[in-house]
Amino acid sequence: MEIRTTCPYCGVGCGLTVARGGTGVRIEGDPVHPANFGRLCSKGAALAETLDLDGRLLQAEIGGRPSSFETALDTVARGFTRTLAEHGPEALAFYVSGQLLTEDYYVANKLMKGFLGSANIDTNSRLCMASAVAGHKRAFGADLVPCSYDDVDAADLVVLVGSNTAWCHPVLFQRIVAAKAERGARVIVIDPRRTATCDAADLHLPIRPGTDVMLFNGLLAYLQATGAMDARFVAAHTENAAAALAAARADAPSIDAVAAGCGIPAGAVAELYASFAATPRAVTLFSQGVNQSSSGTDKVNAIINVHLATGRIGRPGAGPFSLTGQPNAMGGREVGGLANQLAAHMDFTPEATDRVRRFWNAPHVATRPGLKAVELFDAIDSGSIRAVWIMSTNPVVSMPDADKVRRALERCDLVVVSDCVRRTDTTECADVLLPAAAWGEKSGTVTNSERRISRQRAFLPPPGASRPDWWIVSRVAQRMGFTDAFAYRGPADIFREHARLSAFENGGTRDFDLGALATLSDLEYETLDPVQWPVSASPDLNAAAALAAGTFCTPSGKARFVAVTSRPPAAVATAQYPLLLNTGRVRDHWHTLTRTGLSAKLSQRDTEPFVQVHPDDAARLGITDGDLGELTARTGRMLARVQVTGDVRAGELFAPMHWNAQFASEGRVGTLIDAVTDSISGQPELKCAAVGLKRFAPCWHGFLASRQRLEIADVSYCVAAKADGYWAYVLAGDAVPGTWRQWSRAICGTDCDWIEVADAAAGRYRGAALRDGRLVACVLIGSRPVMGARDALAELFRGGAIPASARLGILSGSLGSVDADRGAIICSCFSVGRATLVEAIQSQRLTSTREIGAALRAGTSCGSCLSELSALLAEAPTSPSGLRRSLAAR
Ligand SMILES: Nc1nc2c(c(=O)[nH]1)N[C@H]1C(S)=C(S)[C@@H](COP(=O)(O)OP(=O)(O)OC[C@H]3O[C@@H](n4cnc5c(=O)[nH]c(N)nc54)[C@H](O)[C@@H]3O)O[C@H]1N2
Ligand SMILES: Nc1nc2c(c(=O)[nH]1)N[C@H]1C(S)=C(S)[C@@H](COP(=O)(O)OP(=O)(O)OC[C@H]3O[C@@H](n4cnc5c(=O)[nH]c(N)nc54)[C@H](O)[C@@H]3O)O[C@H]1N2
Ligand code: SF4
Ligand SMILES: [Mo]
Repeated sequence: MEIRTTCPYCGVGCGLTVARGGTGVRIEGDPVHPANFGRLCSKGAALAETLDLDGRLLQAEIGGRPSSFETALDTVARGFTRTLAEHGPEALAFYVSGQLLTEDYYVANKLMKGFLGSANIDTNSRLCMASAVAGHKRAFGADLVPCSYDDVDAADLVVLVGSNTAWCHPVLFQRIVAAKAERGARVIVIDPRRTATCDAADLHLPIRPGTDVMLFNGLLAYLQATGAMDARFVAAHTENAAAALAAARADAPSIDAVAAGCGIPAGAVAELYASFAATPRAVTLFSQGVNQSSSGTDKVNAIINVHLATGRIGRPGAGPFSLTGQPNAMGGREVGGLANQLAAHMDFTPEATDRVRRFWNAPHVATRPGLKAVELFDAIDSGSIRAVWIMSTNPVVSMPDADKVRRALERCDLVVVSDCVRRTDTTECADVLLPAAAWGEKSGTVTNSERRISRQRAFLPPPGASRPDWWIVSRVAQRMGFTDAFAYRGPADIFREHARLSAFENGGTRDFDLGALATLSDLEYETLDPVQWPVSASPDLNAAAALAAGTFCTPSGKARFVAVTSRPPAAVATAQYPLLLNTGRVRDHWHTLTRTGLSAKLSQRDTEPFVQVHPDDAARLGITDGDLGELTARTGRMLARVQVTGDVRAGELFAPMHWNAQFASEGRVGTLIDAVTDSISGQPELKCAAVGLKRFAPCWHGFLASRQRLEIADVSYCVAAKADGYWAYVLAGDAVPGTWRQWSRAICGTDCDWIEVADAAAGRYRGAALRDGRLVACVLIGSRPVMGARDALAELFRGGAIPASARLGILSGSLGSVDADRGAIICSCFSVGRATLVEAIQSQRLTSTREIGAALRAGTSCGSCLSELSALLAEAPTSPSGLRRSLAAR
């Protein structure tokens, strides 16, 4: 039977169909889901590979020992009750996640804010969406995203600010690319870094980090100076325009001033401004390059200001469009999961607290905002919060100043962690571990970037003792004495209550209204089709229509311009930390690798933590491509493989956020980042940290392939990656262990037969452990970086007893040098590497992505690599170059 559900990764919110049959689970794009119409990206396409139970948390644990679920729930309830009695509600905290379902989130928020009496529930969305939320509230009086994906399809100009859409919202990116191909839409990318998204750009502005406010202030001043404002809209539907214009003119007096401030050519600034001024159907999409900044909220308002000035909001093909990251970042905002919101888009006004108290029949409603993520972990560190429950997020990796977060958790009296995975950097700090059901095993709803609510439906039973998060939270609440308020039979009960609250005493005063869904029957909930809110019970209260008519949720009904002035990021380059580190995502990995790290397909493209360095900096520092780099900051240290590339600006670095202690010995980029926040939104500045970089020169390098996952300690650098039938380890060390023979046996097992050669003088060792002639592990050590030949190894691990030729291959070194077989993987779906592609493009004279697809299948499944295929075509000597424009003034 086919089940319709929703992808658990990004905020595009693609619909999926899941079919279970003899050969396992088949997951495909849902052809009728309005977010994707059947399309999927590489991560969605590889979901079936992440379903196995390897590494799952299947049983509750207390103090590292297995426990019954009942005992664990008792322990949590007792711990929270005792802390509440002894230290009051402010000593309690929940830290939750945009990867919870709306129903999970609603129950957690209700327990903390209605029954425990504190608002200390914050979420990883603080690291993600808080600035967008704050910007929306300042401008619209509510956290309203005034756009839909249809607007992207209909736009003539798509401006992407701080968004690597090609990799982070790939299916939406495909819609942008389609709009470009079919209708000639122009695409402009504003990002300090040249990203894969730039491959589709007509213009790329590699601005100095943090200068977005100046760029958009300049645009606002330009719109006024050139008479491109919509004076009628501004007069009728907005307020505070004069102040915003005055601030913009003062901040960005001329195009030349903007060019100098943003560090880009004046011609590029002028081109952006002229394009925007001339194109009524303009959508500005923005993401973490905007939000994760100490001026994030101002950046958001600077963007909204230019849309208000031109009336480009609430009209087809136009608007400022904040892209949500996580699958349910939007749902979390709806239930009120941020510490500074109460519930259902209501804040802590006396009327709202009273309303919510009556609705919940709650004994202890929180009456003021709680601590935001950074403050919350500081309070744990200082001991004023004594019991914390972390659900569905991995803060020891994803928070700034991540070592401090770990230390805080180690000090805390009671740390409860609900997760699906047994070993994460955060579960290692837990006193109580609660096994959560994972995607595929739990039911509920999620809301995507365009406010569309979709059902997530279970198609597998929860394994072991694991249970859905709403169930776990409800059971703890009931054990704390709140029996009736948490007596839910299932997610449908919770959803109806959530919808009722959104409509309760609303009467059109609050944008978030699900009144029409408040009376769904269980069957109607089960079969609910994707639906965009607001869906008020009374059609005349439809906020979408109000928006189209230019009415907003402010007291006056008018949208507000906000006067903003640019300021630089908090991080300042110093002699000790002279480089600015930018961080973000790679195409095939998700956050802290707990899911994508289980997929060999998704782990073949980026196998190690890396740092991108500009060629000038690399030359100055004596670092070459492929070296290891040691990054240092006031707060921590990281080791990463160096990529020398002109894609980053001189003086700036880029490193991914994904690696952590479960996969890399020193790969947590969060340890390098100071916990500086935006003073309005509380969102940390995760995109700009001052760091030092030097070459890390170990005395040996190694590569190890093993059928089993291994524990490898006492090496300077160790990175694990799932490969096809084995685990691959990239290694390096400062000190040579006694002998490689002993070392290899100690790690891979003493009960195997070994074939090996060692050349101590050359610092070389090659060995293979065999059992009944089958390969168990293979160790390759040298004085230069060694990379295993992954395809050949996969073949050996797959087969039976390995042939003599392969034994010889291992000993002669042909299984480990540079990964010669395919080059870096470009198409993950069909495992097609760069080398294969370049060879085929040249020898077969391929000139289009379609021809590549026909020849090699690359790019024909999820399409995530199409932009890179285009880039390879453009680089090929046979292609007319200069098609792509990048104004990188490097
Ligand atoms: N493959 C993949 N996709 C994902 C995720 C994932 O982990 N992996 N995570 C999801 C989540 S939760 C999120 S929030 C989204 C994030 O999606 P994005 O925001 O698109 O991704 P990031 O890579 O974090 O950052 C975007 C860009 O901001 C740029 N930037 C840095 N500083 C500045 C600046 O000062 N100004 C401007 N204009 N740009 C700047 C960076 O160079 C980077 O290219 O992705 C979602 N999708
Ligand atoms: N340096 C840097 N840091 C960043 C960012 C950045 O760009 N740069 N981006 C920030 C952003 S935007 C985000 S969103 C965060 C993301 O950071 P995190 O939320 O910390 O990362 P995840 O790996 O998604 O963690 C989710 C955890 O929940 C578990 N899990 C999955 N499903 C469920 C479930 O249904 N129930 C329960 N209980 N657990 C579940 C997973 O196993 C995993 O351990 O990182 C932030 N940190
Ligand atoms: S774009 Fe990819 S990761 Fe995002 S929801 Fe769609 S399939 Fe999932
Ligand atoms: Mo995010």
